[in-house]
Amino acid sequence: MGRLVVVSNRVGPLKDTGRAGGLAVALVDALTQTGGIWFGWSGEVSEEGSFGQLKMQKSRKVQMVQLDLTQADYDEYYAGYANRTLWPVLHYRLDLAVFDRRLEQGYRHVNERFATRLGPLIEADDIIWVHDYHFLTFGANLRSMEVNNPIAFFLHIPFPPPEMLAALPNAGSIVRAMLAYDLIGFQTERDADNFRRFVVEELEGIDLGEGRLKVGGGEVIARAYPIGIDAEAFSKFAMSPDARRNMARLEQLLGGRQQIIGVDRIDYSKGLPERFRAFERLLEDYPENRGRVSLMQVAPPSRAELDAYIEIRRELDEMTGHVNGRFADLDWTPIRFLTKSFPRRALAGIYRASRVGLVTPLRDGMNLVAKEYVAAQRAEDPGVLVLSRFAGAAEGMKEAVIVNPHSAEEVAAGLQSAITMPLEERRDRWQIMFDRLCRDDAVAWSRSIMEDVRAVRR
Ligand code: GDG
Repeated sequence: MGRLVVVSNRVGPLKDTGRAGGLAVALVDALTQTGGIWFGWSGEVSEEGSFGQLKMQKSRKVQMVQLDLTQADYDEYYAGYANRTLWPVLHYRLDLAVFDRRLEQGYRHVNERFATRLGPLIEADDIIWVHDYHFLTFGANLRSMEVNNPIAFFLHIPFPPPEMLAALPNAGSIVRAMLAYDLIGFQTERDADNFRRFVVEELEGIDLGEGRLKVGGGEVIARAYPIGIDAEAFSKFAMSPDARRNMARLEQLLGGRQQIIGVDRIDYSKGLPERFRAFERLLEDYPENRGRVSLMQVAPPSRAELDAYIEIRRELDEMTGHVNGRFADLDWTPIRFLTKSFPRRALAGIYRASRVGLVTPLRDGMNLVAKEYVAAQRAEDPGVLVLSRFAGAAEGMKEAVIVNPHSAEEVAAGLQSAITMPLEERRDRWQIMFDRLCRDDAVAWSRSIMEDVRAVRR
């Protein structure tokens, strides 16, 4: 079996630092099975940028290889086309997207230069696995360097319908470049279907069924491979001493009251202002919850350099002040908004101490918080997940309370049914979801993609 070469914007960590997510766990598992390379951006900006020396670090069978970016690369590729053009467009937010050909060119250049630097490290029987919206055109660059190895690609975020994607300048050329991959994986059936429709409607492709597409002379696989978490490990985290300590602190603070928990990076796709409004509506429409139920929102800051994110944070600070000013009492604060991050074990304890997990993105590839919340619950007395129908996770978690995040009334009603749900029903719903999470975990996810791409003959 050949080595695996993983390409993603950020690399590692290879060891459990307490902060690594399920994705890192899945990739490390895949990498340590065969040995290989993990290639990407170092997270640093320097004068030489990606022309500079490769930064190498080896841990057992895995070689991490990282490159810097120049300031111009960072502005055009990372902060520019990836995060100001692709991120909004792929999350159905044309209104927020910046269209500027300079950014697109910068993005294509960085993809090409990264491919040029990786090329010489590739061996004949390697399998290559490229991740996410930062590297849509990377595969085509590798192909033009005569790299003929099997290449898989996985998109972690949504893929919008062709009617919408067509608004992106040069969308056809970008998607055509993606067809250089042998296998293109998506989070949901809906995303995979949107992609196939684009290829058929805009690029004269033929849908052969079972996720196979024929375009020009070649064939590609475009299927859904919903990402999983390391459910068993996460459920053990929730019983670790760290988790217990945090649970105990919270439970003391709550004094028998119930808590709703939200955990999200600050991002407009996560629907945070809508969520705060829905919680306010809960207190208005179901006044029995006043003094009894609080919302804790954990929001580690992300991509702080983007204006849109500064604006959301300001809005959330204001809404917190408004709701707390309106409803707070001597011994009860309705919303606690924490803009900091916690170690994973502490987070698991916080989930476990919360009766409701509130996950209401306006659009999300999958949403791992939904899965982690379920994995962290006590089997004998589990909490309830209230989940947006627009999170990819909703496709495989029908036993959650599914809501439309744009409707404050509907989310409030969903919260009320979660808060009042009888123990037996909570257990039934939870057990089905937990068993499924353990079966379709992160390792199963990466193995099924690797199995399918290995079966491809070029
Ligand atoms: C993209 C897609 C898709 C959050 N706060 C803390 C913390 N986190 C961890 C969570 C979870 C991860 O961050 C967030 O994952 P999500 O899936 O919710 O969202 P994105 O970051 O937008 O990820 C998404 C995902 O890729 C995977 O394919 O599901 O749809 O947008 O693991 O636990 N971790 C720690 N402290 C925190 O305070 N340690």
